[in-house]
Amino acid sequence: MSDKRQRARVQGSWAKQLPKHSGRTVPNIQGTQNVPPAAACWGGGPQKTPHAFEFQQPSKSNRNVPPEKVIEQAGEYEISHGPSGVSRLMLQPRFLPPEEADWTFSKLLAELPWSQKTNYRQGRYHGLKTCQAYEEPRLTCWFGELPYTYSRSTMAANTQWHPSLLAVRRAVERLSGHSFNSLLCNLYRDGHDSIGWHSDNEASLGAEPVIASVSLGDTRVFSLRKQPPPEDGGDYTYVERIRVPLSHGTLLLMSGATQDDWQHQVAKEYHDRGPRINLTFRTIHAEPEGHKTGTKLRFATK
Ligand SMILES: O=C(O)CCC(=O)C(=O)O
Repeated sequence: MSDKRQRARVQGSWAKQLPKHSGRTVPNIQGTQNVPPAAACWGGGPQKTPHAFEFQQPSKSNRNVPPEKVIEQAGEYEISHGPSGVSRLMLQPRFLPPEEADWTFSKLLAELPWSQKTNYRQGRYHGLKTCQAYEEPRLTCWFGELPYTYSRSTMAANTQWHPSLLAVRRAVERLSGHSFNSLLCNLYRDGHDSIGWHSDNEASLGAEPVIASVSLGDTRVFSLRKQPPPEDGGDYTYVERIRVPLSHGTLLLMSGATQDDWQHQVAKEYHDRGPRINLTFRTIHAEPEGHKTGTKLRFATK
Protein backbone atom coordinates (compact mmCIF):
# COMPACT_ATOMS: atom_id res chain seq x y z
CA MET A 1 0.00 0.00 0.00
CA SER A 2 1.40 3.45 -0.82
CA ASP A 3 2.23 5.80 2.03
CA LYS A 4 -0.58 8.10 1.00
CA ARG A 5 -3.28 5.42 1.10
CA GLN A 6 -1.92 4.08 4.40
CA ARG A 7 -2.10 7.60 5.84
CA ALA A 8 -5.66 8.06 4.66
CA ARG A 9 -6.78 4.90 6.49
CA VAL A 10 -5.06 5.81 9.72
CA GLN A 11 -6.50 9.29 9.65
CA GLY A 12 -9.97 7.86 9.05
CA SER A 13 -10.04 6.30 12.51
CA TRP A 14 -8.30 8.91 14.64
CA ALA A 15 -8.54 12.34 13.19
CA LYS A 16 -10.60 14.52 10.96
CA GLN A 17 -9.62 14.21 7.31
CA LEU A 18 -6.95 16.64 6.28
CA PRO A 19 -8.66 19.48 4.40
CA LYS A 20 -6.36 18.93 1.40
CA HIS A 21 -7.93 15.50 0.81
CA SER A 22 -11.52 16.31 1.61
CA GLY A 23 -11.92 19.48 -0.45
CA ARG A 24 -15.66 19.14 -0.90
CA THR A 25 -16.67 18.42 2.67
CA VAL A 26 -14.74 20.57 5.18
CA PRO A 27 -16.55 23.86 5.72
CA ASN A 28 -14.63 27.09 6.09
CA ILE A 29 -15.03 27.78 9.80
CA GLN A 30 -15.42 31.38 11.02
CA GLY A 31 -12.98 32.87 8.64
CA THR A 32 -10.17 30.31 9.26
CA GLN A 33 -8.80 28.61 6.15
CA ASN A 34 -10.19 25.04 6.26
CA VAL A 35 -8.95 24.40 9.78
CA PRO A 36 -10.79 21.78 11.87
CA PRO A 37 -12.30 23.23 15.10
CA ALA A 38 -9.87 21.60 17.57
CA ALA A 39 -6.83 22.67 15.58
CA ALA A 40 -8.23 26.20 15.32
CA CYS A 41 -8.13 26.48 19.18
CA TRP A 42 -4.60 25.08 19.53
CA GLY A 43 -2.27 27.69 21.03
CA GLY A 44 -4.98 30.34 20.79
CA GLY A 45 -4.70 31.57 24.41
CA PRO A 46 -6.24 30.32 27.70
CA GLN A 47 -8.95 27.66 27.32
CA LYS A 48 -12.26 28.32 29.10
CA THR A 49 -13.49 24.71 28.80
CA PRO A 50 -11.33 22.01 30.43
CA HIS A 51 -12.11 19.27 27.83
CA ALA A 52 -11.39 21.10 24.60
CA PHE A 53 -9.18 18.33 23.12
CA GLU A 54 -11.22 15.18 23.65
CA PHE A 55 -10.99 12.49 20.96
CA GLN A 56 -13.79 12.98 18.43
CA GLN A 57 -15.31 10.23 16.30
CA PRO A 58 -14.62 10.96 12.65
CA SER A 59 -17.66 12.55 11.08
CA LYS A 60 -19.69 10.75 8.42
CA SER A 61 -18.41 13.24 5.88
CA ASN A 62 -14.91 11.71 6.12
CA ARG A 63 -14.06 9.88 2.95
CA ASN A 64 -12.98 6.28 2.98
CA VAL A 65 -10.64 4.59 0.56
CA PRO A 66 -12.94 2.11 -1.21
CA PRO A 67 -11.86 -1.53 -0.82
CA GLU A 68 -10.19 -2.92 -3.93
CA LYS A 69 -12.40 -5.32 -5.90
CA VAL A 70 -11.10 -8.48 -7.52
CA ILE A 71 -12.39 -9.94 -10.77
CA GLU A 72 -11.33 -13.52 -11.47
CA GLN A 73 -14.45 -15.37 -12.61
CA ALA A 74 -15.43 -15.63 -16.27
CA GLY A 75 -18.13 -13.12 -17.15
CA GLU A 76 -19.13 -9.67 -18.31
CA TYR A 77 -18.78 -6.80 -15.86
CA GLU A 78 -20.12 -3.24 -15.96
CA ILE A 79 -17.46 -1.62 -13.80
CA SER A 80 -18.90 1.91 -13.82
CA HIS A 81 -21.75 3.98 -15.22
CA GLY A 82 -20.17 7.38 -15.68
CA PRO A 83 -19.14 10.04 -16.22
CA SER A 84 -18.49 9.14 -19.89
CA GLY A 85 -20.86 6.17 -20.18
CA VAL A 86 -20.78 2.51 -19.22
CA SER A 87 -17.31 0.96 -18.76
CA ARG A 88 -17.17 -2.77 -19.45
CA LEU A 89 -14.81 -5.70 -18.93
CA MET A 90 -15.25 -9.24 -20.17
CA LEU A 91 -13.04 -11.96 -18.68
CA GLN A 92 -12.52 -15.41 -20.16
CA PRO A 93 -9.92 -17.51 -18.32
CA ARG A 94 -8.70 -20.53 -20.36
CA PHE A 95 -9.79 -18.81 -23.56
CA LEU A 96 -6.87 -20.70 -25.15
CA PRO A 97 -6.76 -24.33 -23.99
CA PRO A 98 -3.55 -25.06 -21.99
CA GLU A 99 -1.77 -27.03 -24.72
CA GLU A 100 -2.43 -24.41 -27.39
CA ALA A 101 -1.44 -21.66 -24.95
CA ASP A 102 1.86 -23.47 -24.14
CA TRP A 103 2.73 -23.96 -27.79
CA THR A 104 1.79 -20.39 -28.79
CA PHE A 105 3.77 -18.94 -25.88
CA SER A 106 6.99 -20.75 -26.77
CA LYS A 107 6.70 -19.94 -30.50
CA LEU A 108 6.08 -16.22 -29.84
CA LEU A 109 8.80 -15.95 -27.21
CA ALA A 110 11.35 -17.40 -29.61
CA GLU A 111 10.20 -15.98 -32.94
CA LEU A 112 8.73 -12.47 -32.56
CA PRO A 113 11.01 -9.48 -33.30
CA TRP A 114 11.12 -8.22 -29.69
CA SER A 115 12.89 -4.93 -28.96
CA GLN A 116 13.02 -2.25 -26.28
CA LYS A 117 11.32 1.01 -27.26
CA THR A 118 12.47 4.46 -26.19
CA ASN A 119 9.68 6.81 -25.09
CA TYR A 120 9.73 10.50 -24.16
CA ARG A 121 8.08 12.32 -21.29
CA GLN A 122 7.71 16.05 -20.93
CA GLY A 123 8.72 17.76 -17.75
CA ARG A 124 9.92 21.10 -16.42
CA TYR A 125 13.37 22.08 -15.20
CA HIS A 126 13.77 25.57 -13.68
CA GLY A 127 10.62 26.65 -15.51
CA LEU A 128 11.83 25.36 -18.88
CA LYS A 129 10.02 22.60 -20.79
CA THR A 130 12.15 19.45 -21.07
CA CYS A 131 11.75 16.18 -22.95
CA GLN A 132 13.23 13.20 -21.18
CA ALA A 133 13.93 9.87 -22.89
CA TYR A 134 13.35 6.59 -21.06
CA GLU A 135 13.51 2.92 -22.04
CA GLU A 136 10.27 1.00 -21.61
CA PRO A 137 10.64 -1.59 -18.84
CA ARG A 138 9.56 -4.45 -21.14
CA LEU A 139 10.02 -5.55 -24.77
CA THR A 140 7.43 -4.94 -27.49
CA CYS A 141 6.62 -5.46 -31.14
CA TRP A 142 3.86 -4.15 -33.39
CA PHE A 143 1.77 -5.61 -36.20
CA GLY A 144 -0.57 -3.57 -38.38
CA GLU A 145 -0.79 -1.72 -41.67
CA LEU A 146 -0.53 1.62 -39.89
CA PRO A 147 2.16 2.84 -37.50
CA TYR A 148 1.28 3.29 -33.83
CA THR A 149 2.44 6.27 -31.80
CA TYR A 150 2.25 6.50 -28.04
CA SER A 151 4.35 8.28 -25.42
CA ARG A 152 5.87 10.46 -28.18
CA SER A 153 7.49 7.62 -30.08
CA THR A 154 6.27 5.61 -33.07
CA MET A 155 6.26 1.91 -33.89
CA ALA A 156 6.54 1.44 -37.66
CA ALA A 157 3.84 -0.38 -39.64
CA ASN A 158 4.56 -4.10 -39.90
CA THR A 159 2.41 -6.42 -41.98
CA GLN A 160 4.50 -9.57 -41.37
CA TRP A 161 2.04 -11.23 -38.99
CA HIS A 162 3.36 -14.41 -37.41
CA PRO A 163 0.98 -17.31 -38.29
CA SER A 164 0.35 -18.03 -34.59
CA LEU A 165 -0.81 -14.44 -34.11
CA LEU A 166 -3.26 -14.76 -37.00
CA ALA A 167 -4.71 -17.89 -35.39
CA VAL A 168 -5.16 -16.11 -32.02
CA ARG A 169 -6.68 -13.07 -33.76
CA ARG A 170 -9.27 -15.28 -35.52
CA ALA A 171 -10.24 -16.89 -32.22
CA VAL A 172 -10.53 -13.48 -30.47
CA GLU A 173 -12.67 -12.08 -33.29
CA ARG A 174 -14.96 -15.10 -33.25
CA LEU A 175 -15.57 -14.88 -29.50
CA SER A 176 -15.81 -11.09 -29.21
CA GLY A 177 -17.70 -10.28 -32.40
CA HIS A 178 -15.22 -7.41 -33.07
CA SER A 179 -12.53 -7.22 -35.73
CA PHE A 180 -9.02 -5.92 -35.08
CA ASN A 181 -6.48 -4.62 -37.60
CA SER A 182 -3.49 -4.21 -35.27
CA LEU A 183 -1.66 -5.83 -32.40
CA LEU A 184 0.72 -4.55 -29.74
CA CYS A 185 2.72 -7.40 -28.17
CA ASN A 186 4.33 -6.92 -24.75
CA LEU A 187 6.97 -9.20 -23.26
CA TYR A 188 7.49 -8.94 -19.49
CA ARG A 189 10.79 -10.78 -19.05
CA ASP A 190 10.37 -11.14 -15.27
CA GLY A 191 8.65 -9.47 -12.31
CA HIS A 192 10.70 -6.29 -12.75
CA ASP A 193 9.14 -5.56 -16.14
CA SER A 194 5.95 -3.51 -16.03
CA ILE A 195 3.66 -1.00 -17.70
CA GLY A 196 2.70 2.17 -15.81
CA TRP A 197 -0.71 3.74 -15.30
CA HIS A 198 -2.22 4.84 -18.58
CA SER A 199 -5.35 4.68 -20.73
CA ASP A 200 -5.38 3.44 -24.30
CA ASN A 201 -6.89 6.69 -25.49
CA GLU A 202 -4.74 7.76 -28.42
CA ALA A 203 -6.74 9.61 -31.07
CA SER A 204 -5.85 6.88 -33.59
CA LEU A 205 -7.90 4.33 -31.57
CA GLY A 206 -11.11 6.36 -32.01
CA ALA A 207 -13.88 6.86 -29.45
CA GLU A 208 -14.70 4.06 -26.98
CA PRO A 209 -12.14 1.61 -28.38
CA VAL A 210 -12.52 -2.12 -27.87
CA ILE A 211 -9.22 -3.66 -26.75
CA ALA A 212 -8.79 -7.44 -26.56
CA SER A 213 -5.90 -8.66 -24.44
CA VAL A 214 -4.64 -12.26 -24.42
CA SER A 215 -2.16 -13.34 -21.73
CA LEU A 216 0.38 -16.15 -22.01
CA GLY A 217 3.01 -17.34 -19.55
CA ASP A 218 3.25 -16.39 -15.90
CA THR A 219 0.27 -14.76 -14.15
CA ARG A 220 0.51 -11.00 -13.58
CA VAL A 221 -1.97 -8.65 -11.91
CA PHE A 222 -3.75 -6.22 -14.22
CA SER A 223 -4.94 -3.28 -12.08
CA LEU A 224 -7.50 -0.62 -12.89
CA ARG A 225 -8.18 2.66 -11.11
CA LYS A 226 -11.02 5.08 -11.80
CA GLN A 227 -10.25 8.61 -12.92
CA PRO A 228 -10.83 10.98 -9.98
CA PRO A 229 -13.53 13.66 -10.30
CA PRO A 230 -12.19 17.04 -11.50
CA GLU A 231 -12.58 18.62 -8.03
CA ASP A 232 -9.97 16.16 -6.63
CA GLY A 233 -7.32 17.79 -8.79
CA GLY A 234 -5.70 14.54 -9.96
CA ASP A 235 -5.63 12.92 -6.50
CA TYR A 236 -6.23 9.13 -6.86
CA THR A 237 -6.39 8.42 -3.09
CA TYR A 238 -10.14 7.76 -2.95
CA VAL A 239 -10.80 6.25 -6.38
CA GLU A 240 -12.24 2.79 -7.00
CA ARG A 241 -9.71 0.08 -7.81
CA ILE A 242 -10.00 -3.35 -9.39
CA ARG A 243 -7.46 -6.19 -9.66
CA VAL A 244 -7.70 -8.79 -12.39
CA PRO A 245 -5.11 -11.61 -12.19
CA LEU A 246 -4.37 -12.59 -15.80
CA SER A 247 -3.27 -16.21 -16.09
CA HIS A 248 -1.95 -18.28 -19.01
CA GLY A 249 -4.50 -18.39 -21.85
CA THR A 250 -6.87 -15.70 -20.46
CA LEU A 251 -8.76 -13.20 -22.63
CA LEU A 252 -9.72 -9.79 -21.21
CA LEU A 253 -11.88 -7.42 -23.26
CA MET A 254 -12.13 -3.72 -22.36
CA SER A 255 -14.90 -1.69 -24.00
CA GLY A 256 -17.36 1.19 -23.63
CA ALA A 257 -15.99 4.11 -21.61
CA THR A 258 -13.20 2.09 -19.95
CA GLN A 259 -10.41 4.09 -21.64
CA ASP A 260 -12.11 7.41 -20.78
CA ASP A 261 -12.99 6.74 -17.16
CA TRP A 262 -10.29 4.30 -15.99
CA GLN A 263 -6.54 3.79 -16.16
CA HIS A 264 -4.75 0.45 -16.06
CA GLN A 265 -1.27 -0.90 -15.31
CA VAL A 266 0.74 -4.06 -14.71
CA ALA A 267 2.94 -3.15 -11.75
CA LYS A 268 6.37 -4.52 -10.97
CA GLU A 269 6.45 -7.44 -8.54
CA TYR A 270 9.20 -8.08 -6.07
CA HIS A 271 9.06 -11.86 -5.97
CA ASP A 272 10.05 -14.21 -8.77
CA ARG A 273 7.99 -14.08 -11.93
CA GLY A 274 8.64 -15.95 -15.14
CA PRO A 275 8.18 -14.38 -18.57
CA ARG A 276 4.74 -13.27 -19.70
CA ILE A 277 3.52 -12.27 -23.15
CA ASN A 278 0.50 -10.01 -23.56
CA LEU A 279 -1.17 -9.57 -26.95
CA THR A 280 -3.39 -6.48 -27.14
CA PHE A 281 -5.51 -6.43 -30.29
CA ARG A 282 -6.72 -2.97 -31.33
CA THR A 283 -8.21 -1.16 -34.29
CA ILE A 284 -6.16 1.77 -35.56
CA HIS A 285 -7.80 4.42 -37.73
CA ALA A 286 -5.88 6.56 -40.21
CA GLU A 287 -5.71 10.06 -38.74
CA PRO A 288 -6.76 13.08 -40.77
CA GLU A 289 -3.95 15.07 -42.41
CA GLY A 290 -2.47 17.63 -40.02
CA HIS A 291 -3.85 15.87 -36.95
CA LYS A 292 -1.37 15.66 -34.08
CA THR A 293 -0.67 11.92 -33.98
CA GLY A 294 -0.39 9.65 -31.05
CA THR A 295 -0.79 12.18 -28.30
CA LYS A 296 -2.24 10.59 -25.22
CA LEU A 297 -5.34 12.59 -24.53
CA ARG A 298 -4.65 12.67 -20.82
CA PHE A 299 -1.73 10.53 -19.73
CA ALA A 300 1.56 9.36 -21.14
CA THR A 301 2.95 7.08 -18.46
CA LYS A 302 3.38 3.90 -20.50
O1 LIG B 1 0.13 -6.50 -20.20
C1 LIG B 1 -1.03 -6.17 -20.04
O2 LIG B 1 -1.89 -6.94 -19.61
C2 LIG B 1 -1.45 -4.73 -20.33
C3 LIG B 1 -0.81 -4.12 -21.53
C4 LIG B 1 -1.28 -2.72 -21.76
O3 LIG B 1 -1.84 -2.10 -20.90
C5 LIG B 1 -1.05 -2.06 -23.04
O4 LIG B 1 -0.39 -2.62 -23.92
O5 LIG B 1 -1.54 -0.93 -23.22
